[in-house]
Amino acid sequence: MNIAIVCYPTFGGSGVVATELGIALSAKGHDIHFITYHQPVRLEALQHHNIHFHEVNVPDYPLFKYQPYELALSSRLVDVVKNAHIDLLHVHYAIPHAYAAYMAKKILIDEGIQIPIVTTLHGTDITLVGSHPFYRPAVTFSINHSDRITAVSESLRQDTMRLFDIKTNIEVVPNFIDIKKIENRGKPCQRSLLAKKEEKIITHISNFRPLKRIMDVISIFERLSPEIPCKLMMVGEGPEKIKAIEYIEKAGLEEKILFLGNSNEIDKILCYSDLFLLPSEKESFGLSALEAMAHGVPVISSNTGGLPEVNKEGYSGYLSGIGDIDSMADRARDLLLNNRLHSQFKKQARKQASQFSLEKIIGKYETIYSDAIASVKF
Ligand code: GMT
Repeated sequence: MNIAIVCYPTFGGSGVVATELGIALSAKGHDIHFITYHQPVRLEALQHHNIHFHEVNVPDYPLFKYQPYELALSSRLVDVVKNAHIDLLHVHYAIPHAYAAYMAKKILIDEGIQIPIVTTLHGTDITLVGSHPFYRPAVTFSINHSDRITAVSESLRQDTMRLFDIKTNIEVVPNFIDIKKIENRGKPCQRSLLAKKEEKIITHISNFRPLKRIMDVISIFERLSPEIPCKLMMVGEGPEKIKAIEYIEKAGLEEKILFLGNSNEIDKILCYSDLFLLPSEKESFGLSALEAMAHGVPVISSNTGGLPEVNKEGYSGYLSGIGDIDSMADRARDLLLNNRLHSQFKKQARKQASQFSLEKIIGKYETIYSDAIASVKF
């Protein structure tokens, strides 16, 4: 198939999933066309001959307070569908991608071309932004007018049904991880670069937005560090970082808490991590928790949204109520102080992650694509 993928090309989970999906589909022989405003971060120098990148440009015009990105995207979609003979548009994140795709579809019908749209809902496009009254009518419309809709967890499917007036079926296609790539990594973990042998390494990865509750991450660490030699790796960038750094400096924890910024080397960091913390307020899936588990890192998370579908209580890690720092710290301590329990959870985390292996999920998307293409042809 000749598939166009529209996504945010940034470090966010939706962009990562879209990029990994495109790479995996290209490896299966499909032609993949990424259409975004810059090259997706995980797409290393267009490593496959059947992956193409089409940039969306939005020229600045002084009359506009807000530049019309949706318009530029719709026009680019029309061009790419025609010139590259695209069979299907797969848009990740409803806003504004599903809306722009619908517009492109209508323009193309005028030119005698039928193009099916698959929309994948990722979380904040529904729970945080999309359901705001400013956006809800347009988001509802574009979801209802997609040919197929998928959500990354059952929890997100239910949220979408509750928050919008949805008239069509939403299929759950969970996020996935390329376990084989992790197993075949080859390079040894360079743990000694960051911590002493006896120190445990605790990791958090996110975009440091308020809903990630990074001050909870730091509070959990503060409860552990007097009793357990440990270091905290904070990976990512975002609005709460400054507040966190100010706090850490006041608390004298600069030596123990390292900020590593946005990283393309998540694999390297996770391979030497002993524990992963994700105490989010909202999380439709929690891709970073899955990535941690696939590296054999047990996860201490909140029990919100889709997290209980990913992190299994008492198996791959533990789940506590949002903001219940004491319980999260207690459970982290239990794991870090008991080597036998820790190795058991490491194995179980890997096993749980294998439920979301690339091989199990990719076929689901291929079936959805074939059905969507068939439905517009007949
Ligand atoms: O978590 C974020 O803030 C980024 C956001 C995104 O849109 O990239 O992540 C969402 O999509 C990910 C991939 O499907 C999910 O793993 C995250 O749980 C989801 N975030 C939220 O629901 C808050």
